[in-house]
Amino acid sequence: SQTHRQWGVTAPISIDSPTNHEIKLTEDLVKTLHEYGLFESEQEAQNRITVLNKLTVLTKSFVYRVGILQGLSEQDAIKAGGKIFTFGSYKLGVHGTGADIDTLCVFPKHVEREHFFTIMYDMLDQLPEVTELTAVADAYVPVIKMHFSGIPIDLVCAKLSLAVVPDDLDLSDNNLLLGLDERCVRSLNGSRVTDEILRLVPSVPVFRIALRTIKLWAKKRAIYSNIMGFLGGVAWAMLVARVCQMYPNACAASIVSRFFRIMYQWGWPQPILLKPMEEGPLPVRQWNPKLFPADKSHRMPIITPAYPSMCATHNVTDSTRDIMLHEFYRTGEIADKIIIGTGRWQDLFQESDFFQIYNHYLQIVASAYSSQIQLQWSGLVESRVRQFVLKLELVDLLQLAHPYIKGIEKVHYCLSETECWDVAHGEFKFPQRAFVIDSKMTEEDHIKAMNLTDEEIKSIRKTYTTTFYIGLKVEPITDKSPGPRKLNLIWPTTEFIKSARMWDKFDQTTMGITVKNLKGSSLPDELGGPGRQLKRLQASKKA
Ligand code: 3AT
Ligand code: MN
Ligand code: MN
Repeated sequence: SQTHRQWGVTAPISIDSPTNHEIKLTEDLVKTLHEYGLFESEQEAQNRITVLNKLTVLTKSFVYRVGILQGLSEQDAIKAGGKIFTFGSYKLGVHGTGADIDTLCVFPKHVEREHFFTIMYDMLDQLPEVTELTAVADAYVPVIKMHFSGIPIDLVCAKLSLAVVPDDLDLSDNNLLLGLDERCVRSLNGSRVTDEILRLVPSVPVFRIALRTIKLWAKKRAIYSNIMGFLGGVAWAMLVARVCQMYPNACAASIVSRFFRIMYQWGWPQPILLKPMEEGPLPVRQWNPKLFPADKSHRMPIITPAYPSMCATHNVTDSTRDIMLHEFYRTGEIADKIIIGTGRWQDLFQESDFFQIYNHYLQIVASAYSSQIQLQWSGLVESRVRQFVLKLELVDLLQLAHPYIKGIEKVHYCLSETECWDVAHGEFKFPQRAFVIDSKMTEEDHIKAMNLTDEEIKSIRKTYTTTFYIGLKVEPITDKSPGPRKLNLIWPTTEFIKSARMWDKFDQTTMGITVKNLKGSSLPDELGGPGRQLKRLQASKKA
């Protein structure tokens, strides 16, 4: 069945239906995605549904309890309802094995947010299925995090101005937002944006396969991270949705193959919109580069489709935009080959060679003496890396500052004060007693692997580090700027360290931060794995 209506803000580029060749390519693509283990088992899917049903029951019983506490009659307390909605990758239908379920808990006006973080929290705490329960009530979007029957859940909440939250409540009405707390508006919008995206694509199944492909590609190419200045899940979803609108009858293989060139040639900073922006009832500012200078500075604006519309990509810097444009260009060529049959879908998913391509890197080490402190501290440092990149972009002769999308987390088993001090200052002198943190090895495994004496085991003091990398590309030598060249990174580096240490919870007796300039050849071996080691071996043979 063909679709002829206009999807999005322009007429479609082509309304052609797929050819047999394109259908075959799509089948190959789906097969390839399966080989990468992207789809969960039937059992896991069932488990998710069971968990969501339990959360629905729990939400209603939470609303009821608070109603009784507030003096409602038994009948009114029951009638008050309560409902959950999902958003994020689960709602979009593109979640992988082990992904979280982003869930929004909506309650009526007699229930307060504080009740959610006390009463609902306690109710969850009572359940044997719930583990790793934590509440972050003071976040930008307050959230309860947990594992429910082993499935990670992010639970956000919104209090509506309604006396009753019925089972058939629809969140698309903008007037629902009137009179709400800002945090509730933000929580509701996670769900409203996801719903709109799904409503604005011509074919949800086609969109899903294409988005799964683009997400896997972006992760492999190390450009999937909102916090580091690339794009996050919602922004990638909106880009794919926009291409789907341009080719309303195309199959996933054609959407994917056109995606890269369209995004490369897009007239950035012209925004990507999935529908015209709407006026609405709230006294809040929507994205508008004509009115707001901050909005005008967005380099790759991608605008959310639910009122109040916002830019999902305000974190993009000149460097990260250039890196993404380069990836679009590069992959466009690969996609062409796949379409004409001289390439395979696997070629799309080649790992990034970030740790091989630069001659110089900045290495940022955040450290702490306890894992709980490190969790917060490394998060704070991570959130400042982008500001560092912005300052590096101002340095003379520096063409590109390329942040790696994730920090490498390690635990170091130190045997003396001096060792702790060294580690905290970025000197990892005993690599045999440092382990990358993952779920594969337990503390016992670590201790066994180190072959320590009982005496040494007693003296262990653990230090936790998270290491971030920024690749530096210096302007090539030309007639205009002949060598030798010395980058002056002192100002941005000092400012970065200062800004991290200004954090109100910073404590210099338990936390550390260092920045070092490393040559590509002296990066730790574990980065880039065998490829890097092989390269180095070849280099040393030549020498
Ligand atoms: P995964 O499959 O979970 O990796 P996802 O797209 O579901 O992909 P998240 O669960 O991280 O990604 O995020 C889902 C949504 O939650 C996206 C956004 O609307 C909201 N969100 C995530 N992180 C934040 C944050 N730090 N602040 C505000 N909203 C956030
Ligand atoms: Mn998620
Ligand atoms: Mn989440």
